[in-house]
Amino acid sequence: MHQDSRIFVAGHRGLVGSAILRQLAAEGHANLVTRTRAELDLTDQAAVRAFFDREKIEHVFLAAARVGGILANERQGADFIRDNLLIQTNVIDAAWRAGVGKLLFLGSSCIYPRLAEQPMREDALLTGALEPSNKPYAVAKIAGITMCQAYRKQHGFNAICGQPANLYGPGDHFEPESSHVLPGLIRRFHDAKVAGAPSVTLWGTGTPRREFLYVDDMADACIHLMRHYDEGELINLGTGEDIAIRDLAELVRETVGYAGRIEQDLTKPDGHPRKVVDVTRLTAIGWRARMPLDEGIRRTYAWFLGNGAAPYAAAAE
Ligand code: GFB
Repeated sequence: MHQDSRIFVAGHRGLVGSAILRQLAAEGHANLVTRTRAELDLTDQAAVRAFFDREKIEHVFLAAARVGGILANERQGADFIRDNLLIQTNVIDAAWRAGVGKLLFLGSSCIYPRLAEQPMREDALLTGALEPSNKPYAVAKIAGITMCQAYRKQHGFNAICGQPANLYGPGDHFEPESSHVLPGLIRRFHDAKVAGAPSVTLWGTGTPRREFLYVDDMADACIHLMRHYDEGELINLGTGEDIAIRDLAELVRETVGYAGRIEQDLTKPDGHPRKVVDVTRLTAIGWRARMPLDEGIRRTYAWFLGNGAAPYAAAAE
């Protein structure tokens, strides 16, 4: 990837895509291509093919996906499997047809079996049953990985696959119901503080453990892979460290400055008992995460206050 390479960031308005775009621009890449959903519907095969035929793209960061937290995954499985299969199939195939030099596909740590040995190595893929709450999403992502590997084998297409841990940071979605745990808790602790509410509800038992990767670290890792990784084998993207959800809730509570109680809602799902990725392969190619979790949460809350808090509060009135 050169300074003047023609680079398409698919999903540039999302959490990951916007961070990749920021960093590429900061590093002096000027030939960046983006399309909003209104300009290019990635679920439309003909439109995606026409786009790639026209634009002479050299590198693709495929960060466009339908994503959401555990409840959104559980309730809207049809949307998650359909949209992700369509987007990734259209983009990977059209990119290969148009002669794109390299494509990075992003999976997720939820592709690994529910009871995979921890930390989860890349070769745990397809060795056991998936976690039911996000199976449609995981199956779509596994199809994308398999597609990249098959296109590499049959066509020599340089498609690589990164498997990120749970991501968070500025630019996330902070809805209380459909978002991931970290933005969901920021929203609920903040709203409870503003309203003077006596307690905040934590979903599930609080015992599941998760690994959180700050989005600017994620963007940096993706660009590192684009420059230095050309293998068909998947590669995990994470910190290698995890935290129990109830300890995470305490951290968020302290950051937000909320003094009330934390209660549990045991009707909500726990999901994977533990998800932390093995980063041996990532470390071996010279990359490691930098952002400590407490500092990352502080920055995310500061961004939320500046950008996300007001519109939701207004809508809720
Ligand atoms: O972030 P999260 O929705 O994703 O939930 P997953 C993580 C854990 O936090 C679960 C608990 O054990 C939840 O029960 N939790 C506690 C909460 N309070 C809350 C809350 O207010 N909101 C949310 N969302 N969770 C997703 C997958 O699984 O991970 C996706 O469904 C994707 O497919 C993503 O892979 C990275 O880690 O459980």
